[in-house]
Amino acid sequence: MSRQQPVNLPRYHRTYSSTSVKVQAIQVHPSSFTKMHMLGKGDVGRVYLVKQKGTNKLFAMKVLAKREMVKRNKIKRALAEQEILSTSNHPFIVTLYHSFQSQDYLYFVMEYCMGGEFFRALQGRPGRCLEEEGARLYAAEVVSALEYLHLHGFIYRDLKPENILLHQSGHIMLTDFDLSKGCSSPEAPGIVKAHLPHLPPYIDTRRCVHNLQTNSFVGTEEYIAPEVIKGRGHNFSVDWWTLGILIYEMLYGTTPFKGLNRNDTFGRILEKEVTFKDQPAPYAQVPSSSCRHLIRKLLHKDHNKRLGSRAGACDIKAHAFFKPLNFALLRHQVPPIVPLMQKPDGSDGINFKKLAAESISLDLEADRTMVNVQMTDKAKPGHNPFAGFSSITLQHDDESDFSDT
Ligand code: ISQ
Repeated sequence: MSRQQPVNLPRYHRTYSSTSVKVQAIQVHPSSFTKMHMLGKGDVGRVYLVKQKGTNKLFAMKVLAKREMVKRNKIKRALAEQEILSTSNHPFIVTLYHSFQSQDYLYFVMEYCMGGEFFRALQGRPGRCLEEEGARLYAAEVVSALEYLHLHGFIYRDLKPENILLHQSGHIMLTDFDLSKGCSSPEAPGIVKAHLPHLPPYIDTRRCVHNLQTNSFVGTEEYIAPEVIKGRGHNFSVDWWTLGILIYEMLYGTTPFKGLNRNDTFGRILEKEVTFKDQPAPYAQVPSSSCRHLIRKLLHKDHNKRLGSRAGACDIKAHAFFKPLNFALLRHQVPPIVPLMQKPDGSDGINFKKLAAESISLDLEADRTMVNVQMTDKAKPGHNPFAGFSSITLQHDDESDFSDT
């Protein structure tokens, strides 16, 4: 039996492997949830661990303040994030369950990844790093997620351990967790889609470069690709560069071009070739030749010659480093990091940084001014800038259950 689509709903349809997602009219509102802890914060919003009333299911709720977004020019970024999350259905990309807006806020209700930031998990490892086998599995999961994004026309651009979360199983989840940083330009979203369907995505980086040169950039400079520093535009190969940096960081607990200050780091990114010493103790050995070869190919300064620039993820998946893995079975591998839990559902949030209590606390109970924008608002002059943010519930066939009952 098919369900009639309500008139103003976007018709995103997601299918991936055995699961499918149905888009429905919004079925919740802010007061459907009870706030538990704050998991993260940025300049335009917060992420909270929330519990859904009635079901007791846990979710991560990202709440963005409209006024701040307007002030900081971050509207496009939120709309792009909604588009990618609501059209993605991938085991290593965080799942969106609901998105809606009130008069003052935008809300994203997402799967709760109780393992916290991959970055923090890595810090807690001996030597702050992983053995090559563990790095291989996480690198493969990232390749799989990036391949999916690229095939859908998106460039992730902001790959770094802070934007990767750990699911309770220990597998990774990509998210744009870092609300305050993300892109070097407030106007351009972290994830960018091609404007024309027959052209690969390509980004004009002049604004990003302006921010780099004027010191208004606040991101992780150690992950920036040479073509971004040079400001001659970049394409999806930028994600393969950041993958190279990430693999290196997983193995060494530090990045390959880290300098004494930002300018020094940029100089090294542009000029220096990656070198390989022994991994820190307890592993204390040089990575295998296939691993070193892959990292060198990913960190090719010329993005047109970089591994992945020809056939995308296929180039990378076919590299000898990944030979021991079957990409179709990644979810069935045992991950090297299994998150600690005090409570069985992770509701204590022990894998997240302890954040100071807020001076002005968001009251979910009081936010009753739900806005359901009409698609026709977009056409009006001086239209509502949040008109493109749809209020939807996404029904996933393979719902993972984090309820604490
Ligand atoms: C899921 N779980 C924990 C934290 C999160 C932050 C942002 C997006 C999703 C999340």
